[in-house]
Amino acid sequence: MQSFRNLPANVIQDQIGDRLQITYLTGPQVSFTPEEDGQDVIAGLTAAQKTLSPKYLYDDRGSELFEQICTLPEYYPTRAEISILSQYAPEIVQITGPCELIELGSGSATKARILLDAYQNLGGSLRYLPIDVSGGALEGSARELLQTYEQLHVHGLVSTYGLALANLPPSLLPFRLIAFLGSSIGNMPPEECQLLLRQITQALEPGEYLLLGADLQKDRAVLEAAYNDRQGVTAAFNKNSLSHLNWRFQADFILDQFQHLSFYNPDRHQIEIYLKSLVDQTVTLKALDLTVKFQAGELILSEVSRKFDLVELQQDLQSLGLKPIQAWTDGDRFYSLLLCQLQG
Ligand code: AVJ
Repeated sequence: MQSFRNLPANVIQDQIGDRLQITYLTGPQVSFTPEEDGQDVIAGLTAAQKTLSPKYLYDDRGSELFEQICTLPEYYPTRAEISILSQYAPEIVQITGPCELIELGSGSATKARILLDAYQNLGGSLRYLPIDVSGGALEGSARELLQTYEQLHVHGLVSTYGLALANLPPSLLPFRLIAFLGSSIGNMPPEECQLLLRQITQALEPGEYLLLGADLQKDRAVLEAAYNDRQGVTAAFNKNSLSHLNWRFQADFILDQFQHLSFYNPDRHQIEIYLKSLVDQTVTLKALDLTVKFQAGELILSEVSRKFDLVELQQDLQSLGLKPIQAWTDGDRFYSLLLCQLQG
């Protein structure tokens, strides 16, 4: 396997056996060159409200911690989504018929398996197109899937979502379903969210589907517990973004001098996650030639997690041409899975 970092060309194809193909789409947003990497950190840490892109939560350690978060008693979204998917996957595939499954942010492909099982029961060919910025994770999970599903073909795209949606390989099945799960949509500010949904409508043909996972508005105590777990895994996850900056940009953040802070902002219907500086301090990010001062009590915004109103969300989707066909929720109505169809 070639290294992603040293690729001269824009598109690299990697054919691995006859059932796995990986395409690397490079572009400005997936660049890891030192010149471009970190510009967002400089912008974010020099802004009046210091901010870090949530992508810094996800280095290898961060991804591990997130997997752990998903199993916490307080963190209901993953469990709720998996229970809805498991219960309704047969119904979903009944509605869509045989479909190519395209997944934005595939991770370990746990949820894809539930859908692939249901599509397998329908009969016919099985095609899965995972899209993820992490080539290593994508290839690893693809190889595991090929062992479970003997008829499956996987074509992975190592790419940001926008670039991948604009460059999907030709469809080999009559219809496609784009799955965007985990309420990752909640991480995006409204404008970015609109843009992604538009890119989805441009990638789909009329009649094709979007399956969207969205966390719903609910009692504040439930939300705040989910982002302030008792074992401190979410705190470790949040603070790990500073370790990430330490190794990636030769920075000298002292993790003990920052504290995890998260609460629900009811006006904006979102959980806001911050790192609070406990003392007056100066941090240097050598690789970025950046020195940043923090006052005791000052906050860095590290992530936002929006919570949706199901009716409003359905209206927004409808107005983009994505007609909600069906919305499923869990027993507590904490979480929703929406199946939408692109109108002609
Ligand atoms: C992966 C963005 C859906 O917002 O719930 C979990 C990330 N952050 N705990 C979320 C997260 C803190 C998660 N998403």
